[in-house]
Amino acid sequence: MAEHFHLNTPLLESVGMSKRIGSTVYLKMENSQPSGSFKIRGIGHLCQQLTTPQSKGVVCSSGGNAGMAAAYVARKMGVPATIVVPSSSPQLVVQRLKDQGATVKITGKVWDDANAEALRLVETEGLTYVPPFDHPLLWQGHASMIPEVAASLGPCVKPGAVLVSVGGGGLLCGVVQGLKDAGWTDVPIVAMETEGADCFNAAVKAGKVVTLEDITSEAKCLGAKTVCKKAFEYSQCSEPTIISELVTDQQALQAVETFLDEERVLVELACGAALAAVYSGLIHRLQEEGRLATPLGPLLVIVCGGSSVDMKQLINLKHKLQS
Ligand code: PLV
Repeated sequence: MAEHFHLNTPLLESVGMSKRIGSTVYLKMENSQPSGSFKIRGIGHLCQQLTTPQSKGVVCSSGGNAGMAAAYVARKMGVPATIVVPSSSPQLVVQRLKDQGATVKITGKVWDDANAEALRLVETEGLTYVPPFDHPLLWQGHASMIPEVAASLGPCVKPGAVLVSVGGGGLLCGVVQGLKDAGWTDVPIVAMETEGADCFNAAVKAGKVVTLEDITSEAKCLGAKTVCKKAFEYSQCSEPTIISELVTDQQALQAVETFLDEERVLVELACGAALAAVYSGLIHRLQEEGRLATPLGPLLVIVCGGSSVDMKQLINLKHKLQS
């Protein structure tokens, strides 16, 4: 079996973004992973630890991308995959999951409903549960992106801040762990969500983990109603500092379009939430407020990627968000 399923992704300098914020911006191109997002790191690692060739199969509840990673890994391991997605996941994701050889089940309105069904299948069918964001093995797998960045930057360069999107908080936990492993705990993290898929921000504001009533954002892959406990706990620690911020769906979409124009890479809205921190001027505002340093060291942007997008979907979203 392969040592691991993910790739060492390129670290690219973005001239357009660097010009905007007045510091060097590095893009960690997780969009170029097999299955289209960073999720393969954690899910590949988890499946290697928990799945045996004798397994009856894996079941993953997902907004789309965790499912894509689980389907890919299961195919490579030669075990069946069942992916449970909510009805809010676009048809193109369902098709892409099927193309990966997975059985797709559509249950409920949001990810939390799909997850309840996945957990039921674990009980009734004896499948191995692959959680999309809440598991130490996922965080350990995601953390592997930070030593790659360190190796690409060389020993003399350290990021001034890291920019990530937050759904259920798995990516955030992985980045925190990676920064700790690298001895970079003084590097702040800017944790981005869209309004209406803001369970981390809501928890930070409330001072405790809370459950959103509904997901009203179009960034469905950020749409967990409750953030994982570990992400909240990290937000309460002094190091690394985690700055939780929101953008609108429109800002995230605008960021997806600008990124496509300038970097020639198409990512989904969930990723656009992070990119929007640069394009909407949020990084500048955080500097003005003294929450990020001025001048800022190199900004590391985790381009988390995502498969829930194509030109048709992008145009649909544009119509929906303009009206
Ligand atoms: N998406 C999860 C959870 O959805 C999923 O099932 O695919 N960027 C992209 C492109 C993502 O797909 C996700 C998570 C994130 C960022 C956020 O990662 P997280 O959940 O680890 O914070 C409900």
